[in-house]
Amino acid sequence: MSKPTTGDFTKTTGWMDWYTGPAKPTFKLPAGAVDAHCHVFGPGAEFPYAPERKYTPCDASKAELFALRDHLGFDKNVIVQATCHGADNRAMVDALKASNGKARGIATVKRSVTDEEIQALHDAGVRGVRFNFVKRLVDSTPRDELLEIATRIKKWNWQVVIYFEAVDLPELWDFFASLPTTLVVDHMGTPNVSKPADGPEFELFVKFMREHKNVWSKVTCPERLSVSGPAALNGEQNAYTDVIPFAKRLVEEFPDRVIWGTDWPHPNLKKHMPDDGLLVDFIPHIAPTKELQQKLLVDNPMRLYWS
Ligand code: 0GY
Repeated sequence: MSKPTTGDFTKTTGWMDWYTGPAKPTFKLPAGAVDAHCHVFGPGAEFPYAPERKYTPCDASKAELFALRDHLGFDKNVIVQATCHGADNRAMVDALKASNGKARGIATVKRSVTDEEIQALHDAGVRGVRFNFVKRLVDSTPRDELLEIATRIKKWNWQVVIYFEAVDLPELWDFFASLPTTLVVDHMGTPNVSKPADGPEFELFVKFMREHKNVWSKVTCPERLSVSGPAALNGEQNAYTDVIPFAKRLVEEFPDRVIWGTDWPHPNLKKHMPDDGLLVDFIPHIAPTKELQQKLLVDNPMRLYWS
């Protein structure tokens, strides 16, 4: 890890620098574990950020991502296109090509994308597109354009990754239900974890997964969702305890439709930047048995991205 600081607000980004020198996790990942949600940013000098972006990230290169992968004990990555790169997938594709087959990607495309361009993305290791409904991150794209893209990418057996806020699920439900591919939800549909995990808001998300067998969830981002925060800040024995009942519930009810990732380099976190080693130590709290861990970290992501 080359970056010198920990937890500083940088001049250019407005969010915290990612954590350098992460701990070696105590939890030993199973062989072949996949970090199924992470990003590369730039470097901006080589892969410029999108003019329409809502935030400017700090550079987070493929070499730094692969070093983190090895340090934590992961075998593979799924690199998700973030909004700061818009529909310019070059940085992500460059990382896939340098990964020796150890990374797959999720792209952002526009309606104007050609079949040849989709095929080239597929050949590089892309296995899906991301539709982002988080209003602070993107201007909205017409639903008919998204449906058209989803219908076209089905030919390559790609998935659609959806990122939305829990309060918007009722309005988005029918649209999501109309999409013809596997759907993978970012960060458990971003529940408000100060509400109960068996309360109406999260219950709706569970119902969504129950009623739609093509829907998977990333049980990711305790650091983003937590109100109680990490152990170092709140003195509790385990970090992010308020997120555990939400993630554990999904892992136990849908053991074959959940995946996990670091979300490195954690864009837009303004108060607390997680130590990625401690994030890995969170996993056994949400997937308490070896069997659940094997599915979450190896079998499920391999089925989704490498089969
Ligand atoms: C995340 C988080 C965020 C940003 C993006 O595409 C993006 O820009 O994903 C966020 O700010 O919530 O890693 O999903």
